[in-house]
Amino acid sequence: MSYVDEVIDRVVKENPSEPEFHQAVKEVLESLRPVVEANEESFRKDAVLERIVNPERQIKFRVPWVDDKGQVQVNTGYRVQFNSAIGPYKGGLRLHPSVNLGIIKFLGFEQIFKNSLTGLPIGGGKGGSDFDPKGKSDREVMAFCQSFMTELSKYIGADTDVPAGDIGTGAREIGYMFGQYKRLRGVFEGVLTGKGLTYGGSLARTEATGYGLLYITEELMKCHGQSLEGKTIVVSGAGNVATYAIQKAHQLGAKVVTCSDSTGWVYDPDGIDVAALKEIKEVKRARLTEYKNYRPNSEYHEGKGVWTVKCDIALPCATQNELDLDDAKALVANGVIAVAEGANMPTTLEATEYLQKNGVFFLPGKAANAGGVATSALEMSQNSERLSWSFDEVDAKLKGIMVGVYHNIDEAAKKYGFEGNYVVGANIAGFEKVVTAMNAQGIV
Ligand code: NDP
Ligand code: 2IT
Repeated sequence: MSYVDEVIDRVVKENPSEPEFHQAVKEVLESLRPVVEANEESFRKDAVLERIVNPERQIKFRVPWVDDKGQVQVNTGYRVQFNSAIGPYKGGLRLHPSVNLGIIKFLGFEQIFKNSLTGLPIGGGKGGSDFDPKGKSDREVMAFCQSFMTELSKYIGADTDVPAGDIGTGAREIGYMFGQYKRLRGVFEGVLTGKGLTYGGSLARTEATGYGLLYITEELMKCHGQSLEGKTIVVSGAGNVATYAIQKAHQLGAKVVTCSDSTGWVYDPDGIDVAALKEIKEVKRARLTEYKNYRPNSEYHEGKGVWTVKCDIALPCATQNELDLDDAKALVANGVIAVAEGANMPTTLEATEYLQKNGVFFLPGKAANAGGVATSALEMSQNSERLSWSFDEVDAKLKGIMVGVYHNIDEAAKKYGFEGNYVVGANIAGFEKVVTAMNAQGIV
């Protein structure tokens, strides 16, 4: 059996009930075949792949907090410190009822290669909890965040592990967590990114993932003799990534006609109104059913459906496995040119394969959504030098990084004979840097 197949088998056997982690490992290791086959003997001897698929450390803890009725609630917290070969662990905290160890491990695993692709010195990690911020009062969210950080603070620090936002963790949650860390540890340091602008946050971090997604998509189109001007785009999600992806798409001359949340989706033939979306989601924390009150010309549909809308470009920006084979078929039938992942692993393996086989340009999340974590690394730099850069300075750096990521993955794909396969390109380019760093540091 080949070394790759052996390690995939072991991962499945040793980590039962973690299907998302299996999926992420399979996608990466399958793409690495050409590199692994060229180095099979030495990789096997050094157990390179076993070391890549096993986290350096995984922490699981109890998070007790008191709700507004005086009832004690208990959630589970996680932090997976996956790989620190190229820098301190870096990656977000997801707060969603679906969170479990397998989901955090898939996200942490992806983060290793994504962070490597940014070209910045950040290792891979991820964390979170099965706590659901939806429907909770601000005081309840604060109580949870303080309890979560009371335990997490033992394992993180500006030079060891720097968490950030992800699903369910936005500016409010980061603020409460930062305050508790500072109180417990007595230091004001850049231990979290995505902080508020008054206490060490970076301009453009809020916008960075969505903006970065459009910068890399723009570069992809440009390199294929096309542009975003006049293109119709469908977006899923209505959170941080989706909102700023829509905003930048409009600035670049495209029209985004959909967005969605976990209960339904909106079709707005005139283009999604970002100001309305922000008010509904960021201020009122309400459902998308409200969108019609702002835009009478729009339609609201229950359930899932954005991928059935005719478009040139599709940007999944909600969650994992939200775009399956049937969705990919619908997109291809409607003539989609490109799919770029704003979310982490939103496209199933079968759907990805179908899109690629049908000539659709496909940018995987670890490249396409790397702008968020890249800008987090820029926030870390600003914190270290105790300075704040202007919006334009950060935005220009972000754009440069995303254009660089595109060319890095494009060239890696070409080098191994997979021109145009950005999944292979991203996995190989991300892996090569991590493995070089691991080898240089010995067996640790
Ligand atoms: P938010 O919490 O701001 O928004 C998430 C959006 O996705 C919401 O509209 C939410 O709907 C929807 N959603 C979440 N879970 C589900 C689900 N199970 N089914 C359907 N819809 C769902 O998160 P972000 O925008 O920050 O994150 C979105 C994706 O982007 C995630 O995959 C995240 O890992 C990834 N990402 C985020 C980065 C960042 O900087 N924030 C960076 C790189 C990647 P509802 O409100 O109804 O739950
Ligand atoms: O998935 C991701 O890259 C994030 N949620 C952002 C991580 C970060 O450290 O900014």
